[in-house]
Amino acid sequence: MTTIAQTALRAAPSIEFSHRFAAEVIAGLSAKPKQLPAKYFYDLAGSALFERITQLPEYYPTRCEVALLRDNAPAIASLFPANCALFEFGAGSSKKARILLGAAATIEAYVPVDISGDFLQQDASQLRRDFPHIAVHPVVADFTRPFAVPAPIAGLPRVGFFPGSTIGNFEHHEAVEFLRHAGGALGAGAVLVIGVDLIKDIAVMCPAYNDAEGVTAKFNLNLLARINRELGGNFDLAAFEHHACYNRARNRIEMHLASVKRQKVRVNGKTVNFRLGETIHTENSYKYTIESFQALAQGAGWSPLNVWSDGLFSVHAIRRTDNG
Ligand code: AVJ
Repeated sequence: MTTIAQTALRAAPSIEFSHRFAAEVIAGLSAKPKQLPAKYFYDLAGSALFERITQLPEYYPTRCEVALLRDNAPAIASLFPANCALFEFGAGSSKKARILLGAAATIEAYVPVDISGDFLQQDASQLRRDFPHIAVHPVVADFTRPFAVPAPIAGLPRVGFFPGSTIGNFEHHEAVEFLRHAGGALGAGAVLVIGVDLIKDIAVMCPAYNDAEGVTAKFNLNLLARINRELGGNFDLAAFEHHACYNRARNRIEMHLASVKRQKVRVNGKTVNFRLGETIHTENSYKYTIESFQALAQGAGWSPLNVWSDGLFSVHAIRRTDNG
C-alpha cells in the first residue's frame, strides 16, 4: 500500500470507520457507568479545538514539550540511525515532528499515522514544500492497530515518535500493549521518542483541563456533536456539562460529560436514558513519574536511553530491547 486518500482532502468517513464508531458509541453508552472512547475527539472540529487547547495559558503540556524538543533536538537526533524513517503515531498536526525533521539530517522519510485523514493530507503537502529532501508518506489508520507500511520506505530503519502524552489516554495495560505493538512496527533495536506528562501539583494539573475560556468544555462536548453529525444522534449539547478532575488514587485526570437533567437521547436508532447528573466518562489522562514510565516501558520490551524534563513534562528516548 502506498499513500491513502491522497486525492481527497476531506474524505467522508469510510463505511468501516462509521461502523466501528457506531458500535463503540453504542457499547459505551450501554455500559455502566457510561463511557466513550477518547480517540473519537479528533474529527476536523475536534482537532481544531485541540489546537486551541494547546495555546491556552492553563494548558502547559504542549508548551513544555515543544521547548524540551527544541532545546534538546541535537541530542535526540544523535540517537537516530542513518537514512531512517520517522514514524509518528497519532500525528495530528506535524508541529512537533518538524522540530526533529529540521534537526536530524539522517531522516529520509516521515510517516505520520493518524485516524483523522483531514489534518494529515493538508499537512503533508506543506511538509513536502518545507522539507523537499524528505519523503512524506501519510497513513490514515488507527495507530493502535496493525497498519500497512508504505512500500517505498519498507527497507529503511525506523524511529518512532509519540509526543503529546497521548500514551496517557491509555489504561496501563493498553499502554504496554501499545508499546509492544510499536516495537513490532518499528523493528529490533529501534528508538522511540515519547512525551509523557508528569504527576505534579493538582493546582497546576486541574486548570489545564478546566480552562477559563471554556475551550476544553467545547472540546469535550464536540464528541456529542460529532455523534449527532455522523451517527444521526440528537444530543442536546446544552443539557450536558463538562467536568474534569484529578483522581489521586489512579494518577489521572478524568473528563466526564454530566447530564443536567433526566433525559432520553436517540443515537443510531437506539434510545439512551440519562438520570439527572449521570455522567459519560470521555477521557482519562494518566500522569507518570519519570521512573514509573520507565518501569512501564521496561515491562513492554523497551529500555531507557535518555530523558529530558523541566519538572512538569518529560520526553523519553527508549530503545527496543527484546525480539518483539
Ligand atoms: C494530548 C490527548 C494527551 O490528555 O492532555 C487535552 C488531550 N484532553 N485537554 C491530554 C486533552 C483535554 C490531551 N492528550
